[in-house]
Amino acid sequence: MKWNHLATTLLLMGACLALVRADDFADRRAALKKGTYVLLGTPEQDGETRDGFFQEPNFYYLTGLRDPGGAVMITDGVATIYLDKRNAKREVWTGRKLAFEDQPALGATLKPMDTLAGDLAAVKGKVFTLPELRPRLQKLASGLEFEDASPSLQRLRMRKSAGELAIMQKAIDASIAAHKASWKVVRPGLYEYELANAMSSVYFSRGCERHAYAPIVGSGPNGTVLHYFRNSRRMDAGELVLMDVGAECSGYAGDITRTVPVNGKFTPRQREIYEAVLKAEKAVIAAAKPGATIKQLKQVAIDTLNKHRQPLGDFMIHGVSHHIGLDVHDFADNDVPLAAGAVITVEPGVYLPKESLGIRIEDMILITEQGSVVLTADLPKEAAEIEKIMAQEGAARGH
Ligand SMILES: [Mn+2]
Repeated sequence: MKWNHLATTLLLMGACLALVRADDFADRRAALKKGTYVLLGTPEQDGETRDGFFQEPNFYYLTGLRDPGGAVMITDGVATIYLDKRNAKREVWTGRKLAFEDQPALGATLKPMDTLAGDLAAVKGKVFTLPELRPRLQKLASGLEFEDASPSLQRLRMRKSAGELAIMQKAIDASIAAHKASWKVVRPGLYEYELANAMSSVYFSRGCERHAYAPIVGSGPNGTVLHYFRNSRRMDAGELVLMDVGAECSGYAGDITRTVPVNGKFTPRQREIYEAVLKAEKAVIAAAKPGATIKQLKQVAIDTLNKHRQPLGDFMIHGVSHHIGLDVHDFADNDVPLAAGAVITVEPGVYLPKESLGIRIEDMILITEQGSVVLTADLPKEAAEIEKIMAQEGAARGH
């Protein structure tokens, strides 16, 4: 049985097999609270030409299934997984998919998809599911009584397993390598999209399958735009460039931001604000521990920024932390105090549009029993260290 699990995991996870415990998915299903849970996989649709197929993360989290379609029903921890039968006509277009006929060992009872409606109609009591799945379930069986599965799923997903942490480190390492690569090529005259390309090509060449989010490469005034996405501007000497760029590897997101001088050297004013943001970032990391809330962490950042001779707290216009995992803004309840096993970002920023000055520094940390560990520690963030690396390894910047 174990070996069958392992073979299935191999099939599902590809290169990341060694990082996933074969029974992780069954353990998660067993950890759900009592009751009947039903989740559906994202169906394969025409017109996925822009971004490709993306499996619903909660469905993946409970089943390990990355192929389109499918469903899972879990009653008091015992699971039935429903798979579509082979559709040879469609496979001509989009390739072979895991099908009911394959009889994969998923640690659950396996049934064809067309038996789900009958099983749903026979459920006694409420059906826990995600709000967006209700219309599809209602079509399968009328008169169902629903309850939101989100709190249970969030509770589980907020605590990362050893296997998840190992995969996340892969996404983090690829994202770190991307940032380091950017420091080598950034120079006046380069376009933001060229920098974005230099970064994403690093993680794609490592086998990461997509961006965790559209890369944000904002130079000069664009650094003050939080979700800047055009990446179309030519960078100039004397400006900063803010890079909020992360890879998605084996389904898990990296999310890292660094802000560096285009010509390799901070101006005194840029350095002053940079140090203030860095101080706030370190204060938040020091305060991050079990029992702390994300709201409290934001206050720590604001309080630290306000201690600057020019109070800067009002210029941090966004939150300072979010959970991260299968989603970059992971499925989580931000009001629940942090607990060991949580992975969150720490990302204070200061934005001064009048000065075309935007600085954000973002790391990812793991909450531990004692406090926290910085998972992105291999990427320097001290201003002097960044300047030194850019001077040693950087492109000819003409200064
Ligand atoms: Mn972030």
